[in-house]
Amino acid sequence: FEDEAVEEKDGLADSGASPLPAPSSSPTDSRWSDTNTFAVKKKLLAWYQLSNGDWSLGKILSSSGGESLISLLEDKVLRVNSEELLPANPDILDGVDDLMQLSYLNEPSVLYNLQYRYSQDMIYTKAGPVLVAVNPFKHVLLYGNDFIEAYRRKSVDSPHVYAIADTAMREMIRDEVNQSIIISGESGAGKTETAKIAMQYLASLGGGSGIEYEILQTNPILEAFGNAKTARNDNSSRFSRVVQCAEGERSYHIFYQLCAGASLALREKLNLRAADEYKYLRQSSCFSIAGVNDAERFHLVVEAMNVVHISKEDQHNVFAMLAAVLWLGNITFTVIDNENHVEVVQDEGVNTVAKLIGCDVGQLKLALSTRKMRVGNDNIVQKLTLSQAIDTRDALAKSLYASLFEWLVEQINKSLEVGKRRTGRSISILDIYGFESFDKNSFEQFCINYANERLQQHFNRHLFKLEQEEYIQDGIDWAKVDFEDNQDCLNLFEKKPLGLLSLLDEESTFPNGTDLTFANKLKQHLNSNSCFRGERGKSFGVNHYAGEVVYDTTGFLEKNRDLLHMDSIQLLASCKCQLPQIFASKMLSQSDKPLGLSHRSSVVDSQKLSVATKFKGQLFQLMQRLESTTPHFIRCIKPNNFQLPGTYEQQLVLQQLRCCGVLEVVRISRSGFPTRMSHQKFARRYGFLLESVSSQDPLSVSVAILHQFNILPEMYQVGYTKLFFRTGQIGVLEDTRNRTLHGILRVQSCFRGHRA
Ligand code: AD9
Ligand code: MG
Repeated sequence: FEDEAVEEKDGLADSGASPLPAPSSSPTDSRWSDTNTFAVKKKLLAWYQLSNGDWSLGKILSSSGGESLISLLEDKVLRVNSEELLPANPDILDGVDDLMQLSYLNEPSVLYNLQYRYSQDMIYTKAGPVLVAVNPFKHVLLYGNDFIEAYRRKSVDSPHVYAIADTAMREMIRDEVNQSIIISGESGAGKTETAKIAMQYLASLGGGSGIEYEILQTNPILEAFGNAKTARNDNSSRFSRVVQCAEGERSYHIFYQLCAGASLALREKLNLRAADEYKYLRQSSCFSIAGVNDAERFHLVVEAMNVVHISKEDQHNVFAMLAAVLWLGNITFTVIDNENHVEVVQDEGVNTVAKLIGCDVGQLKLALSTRKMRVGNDNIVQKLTLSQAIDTRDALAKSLYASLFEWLVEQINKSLEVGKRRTGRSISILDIYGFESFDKNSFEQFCINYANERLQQHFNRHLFKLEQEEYIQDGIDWAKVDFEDNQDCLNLFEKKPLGLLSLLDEESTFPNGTDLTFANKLKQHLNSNSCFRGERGKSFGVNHYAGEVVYDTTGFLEKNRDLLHMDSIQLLASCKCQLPQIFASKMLSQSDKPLGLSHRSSVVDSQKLSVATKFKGQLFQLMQRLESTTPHFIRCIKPNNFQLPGTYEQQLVLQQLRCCGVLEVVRISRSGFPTRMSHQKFARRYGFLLESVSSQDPLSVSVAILHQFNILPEMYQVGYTKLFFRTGQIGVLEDTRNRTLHGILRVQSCFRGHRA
């Protein structure tokens, strides 16, 4: 029936089928395994899953007794269990630019649609309110002034980051509400590039006052100090990799840029060497990135710093801190007794660090090899062992770098804001690591996934609100719309005193706490929680919105304790240079009451917040900021792990669609009354099925049809302008319509046959 496909194109979004159950190798979730109501019929297109997990499109040749004969590509014909088939969309829906337009929204259909578009360099697709961006790993002809102009004039409407940025701008002006563009996705998926593309669009809207250029110039600075080469991305936005770095990866770009690009005068002042003379940089045996000239980049960064008004003096201070971090890594220790206690080796390393941060060499040596403690009422000095001394040195290097980064961001913000705020309204762009689930998941994944759980809730609630608005506008009873929330999972993390974070902090303060006692405590207190699963040994599982993740608690306590000791902070406070002083006072103002007074009062001087607690605090600040904005969501997808163009791996994409909540959008949109049709259209499409016609009014005709076919009242809602249906309901009507049309056509063809 030709007309079917055409009608579907303009909005009949019924789906007989629901998303399929997840394959066992990936996060399984019963929410995807709704019953398959797809009636297998001859001639229909359907998806069949091959043994490698990929989906193949085929045409059903015949079907009986629970089995179907399906002809796949290359004329391969298979006899399969009908239940294994999923309905495919008609050709006419190939490559639609909003997934919601698909009649069937099952996983293979979504995958296919994205792939179809990707193969034609259409890397952007909408999934309802969300923009999906598939990384092209090559230059695509979608950017630049002509495109910006076209989106600004609204002469194109295909999905694009520009369109999202444009909407954000318009809504900011129209509603006088701050906006946010929330970009997520896994490492290498294209978040940072997407953020830059959005900034490029917004900057182009400015009146040319120069501030736009300054804002864009913050990118090279932030990338130099915040990005590094990793196994997954040559330009990965990272955190904390100053002191250790995996083979083949690099530390932050700026270190290599400084070593390669500094002038002779600067090299002398900072006692700077080549990158391979620094231990922190040498350990991964990777110094360069293919196609990147670090010396050139250094000059671009300096240029950008000039543009955003960072003074020459401040620039010099920044470079001195970088050199201090590098030289810290070269400081070594000698063991002085049989208890493994150490002294700092008096050499170029320690002398240079003292000079660069402006402290006394003796004080520096003490801070790195001893610890002042309070026992009862006495102050004592304890010598550090070799491993404690190394940890102390590395913790100082890390915190110097982290403080430097934070300070730099502050300077940039200050410099850009001075006298330049016109309306006080803003558009925030959030470039945030996505949900992660590896074979082995540690404290980092634990924090990242917790943050994503919060963002997902933000996302769900926003979507719910959008839906609710549409229902209210059409006067239907939205109390019947049942949205699933992930509050239970968030409670598992945040509940006090028996939540994951509280229990972690508690165990981190116990002198005898270990990763194993932590894991056991979780199992003891949380086993009855439906989002928690105790695993064997030191592991536990959490049921996240994107699937279950098993965490290995090895290293959790260590990573949660902030290693930077008071002695180091005091050392920085004593420095003659300006930056270390600023860093120290900031650290002191951030330190807080002891984590667990009763257990440590005998040992502790001043305690600092645990990493998890600080993370939670920052996350809450972020969420608070986002709550007051109108959000716009972009989900970036990495189509392959090789940074290669033109390569689309179905399983990899599918797993990300699940993790970044795109399939969740689909699910949420379907949990209310996802199929909508105007009364006019409904009356036109099904009116001819009515046994008796008493009115021409579309609304009356619609209601009469619903009654005649005994559609259960809880399955639909009648709005002012539209009918709203639960998933799959309209299929009943569609079947009847098809059968009736079939009958009519047969009669017609018989009739034609006679005439012939
Ligand atoms: V990480 O979590 O910071 O490791 P991101 O930020 O998601 O990661 P990034 O934006 O850095 O990834 O993109 C990785 C690479 O993909 C870039 O260096 C580009 O080479 C490539 N990319 C991403 N988006 C585009 C695009 N729209 N056009 C062309 C792109 N190339
Ligand atoms: Mg990034």
